[in-house]
Amino acid sequence: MRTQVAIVGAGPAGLLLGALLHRAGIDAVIVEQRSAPYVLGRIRAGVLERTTVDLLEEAGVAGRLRREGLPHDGTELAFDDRLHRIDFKALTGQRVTVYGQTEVTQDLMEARAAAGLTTVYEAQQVSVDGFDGRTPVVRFRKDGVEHTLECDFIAGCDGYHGVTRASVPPAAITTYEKVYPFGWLGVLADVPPAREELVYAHHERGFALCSQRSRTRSRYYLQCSLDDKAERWSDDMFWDELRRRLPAEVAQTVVTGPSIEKSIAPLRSFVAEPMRFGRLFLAGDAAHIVPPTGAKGLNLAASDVGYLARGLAEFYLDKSEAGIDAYSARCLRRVWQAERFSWWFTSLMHRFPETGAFGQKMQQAELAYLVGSPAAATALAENYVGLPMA
Ligand code: RFL
Ligand code: PHB
Repeated sequence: MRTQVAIVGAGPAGLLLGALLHRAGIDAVIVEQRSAPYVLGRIRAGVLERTTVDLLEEAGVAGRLRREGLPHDGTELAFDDRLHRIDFKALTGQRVTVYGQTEVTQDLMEARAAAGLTTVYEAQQVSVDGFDGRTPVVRFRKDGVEHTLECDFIAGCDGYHGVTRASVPPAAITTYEKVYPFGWLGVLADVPPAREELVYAHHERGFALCSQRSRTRSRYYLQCSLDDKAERWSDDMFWDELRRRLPAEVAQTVVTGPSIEKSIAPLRSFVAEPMRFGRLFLAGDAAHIVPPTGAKGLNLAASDVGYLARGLAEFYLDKSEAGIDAYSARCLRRVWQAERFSWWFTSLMHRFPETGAFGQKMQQAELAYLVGSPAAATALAENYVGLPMA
C-alpha cells in the first residue's frame, strides 16, 4: 500500500487533516487502532473557537455545525454565591460555538466515507519507521494480516498515549509537564442546560462547570480527587454536590435526570518540543495536553492540522518546503499561549489542597479584579474565544 500522507489516529486531528488534504488534492490514508463506534463514544470537548469553525468550513464539513451549533456571546463566572458575565462579544467582537467533539468527529467520518477515502479501523500493533530518511512507513496488523503503508510523510495524530511520539529517539525530544492534584468528574444527561451560557464556578468545595451540547443535552463537571471512582457517584449524589457548588439562582434551575455517561478525567499540562522529526509531524494531543478549563484541546488540535495541511499543500503544489519547515515553530507559539491560559484559568478556578489560606485569598482577589476590570475581563475573553492563527 502507498499514499502521500499516512495519518496515525482517527480522532478530530487525524480526520480533519484528512479532509483538508483531500480538499488540496493530496492523498492520505488514516490508520486507527479503535473501532469507529468506540471513537464516537468518547465524550470530550464541547466548545469551538472561530478558527476551528473556519477550518471545518474550509474542509467542507460545516453544514450541520452551521445549523445545529449554538453561538455563545459570553460565559458566566460564579463565586461567592453570585454570577458575573464575561461578555465576549462586547469585549472582543467574537463568539464561540457550542458543538460537541462527537458531532465534529461524526461529520468528518461521514464526509470521509462519502468521498470514498480510506480509513483502516481496528488496526493492531501500529508502528512507524523510516521518518528520519526519505521513505517512512507505517506498519500494522489487520484481521491477522501484516500491512506496510509506504508514504512521503507521517502525521502523528494518535493522542497522548499514541505510538508516534513514543517512536522518536528520546534525545531528540524535550517534554514539559505539570500534573494537577485533582480530576474532573463529568456527567452527560438529556436535560435542558441550567443557563443559556456556560457557568464556571469557583467554590470552597471545589470547581464546578455547567456546560451543554444542545438545548436538550447538558454536560456538567465537578472537581474530584484523583483517587475517586465514577462508579462511587450515584446520579443523585452528583446532582446534590453540583447544586451545592453553584449560586442559589443557578442551583434552582438545574434540571436533573438519569446520566447517560459518567467518567473521571485527570488534569495535565504537557508539551513536547519540537513537533517535527524529519518526515514525522506530531499534531493535537500527541504533542500537547491542556487541562480542560479553557476548552482549548480540540481547538489546538484543529489549528495544528490547519498549519500542517497548509505546509503540505505548499510542498506538493508549490514545491516549497517553507511551510513544513515552519510547522513546529508556528504551532508551538500558539500552543504555549493556550497552555498559559489553560494553566491560569485552572489555577484560578479550582481548590488546591496545598495552597492554604493565602492561596485562597489570592484567588478571591483575582476573581474580584477579573469581574471589576474591563482590561482583566478582556484578557480572559480574547484567550477564551481564541487567539488568531498567524
Ligand atoms: P484524540 O481525540 O485522542 O484522538 C487520537 C486517536 O488516535 C488513536 N490512537 C491510535 N491509532 C493508531 N495507532 C495507535 N497506536 C494509536 N494510539 C491512539 C486513538 O484511538 C484516537 O482515536 O486526539 P486528537 O485528535 O489530537 O484530538 C484532541 C482532542 O480529543 C482533545 O484535545 C479534547 O478532547 C480536549 N478537551 C477539550 N478540548 C476543547 O477544545 N474544548 C473542550 O471543551 C474540551 N473539553 C477535553 C474536554 C478533553 C476531556 N478529556 C476526557 C480528556 C473535556 C474532557 C473531559
Ligand atoms: C465541555 O462541554 O465538555 C467543556 C466545556 C468547556 C470546558 C471544558 C469542557 O472548559
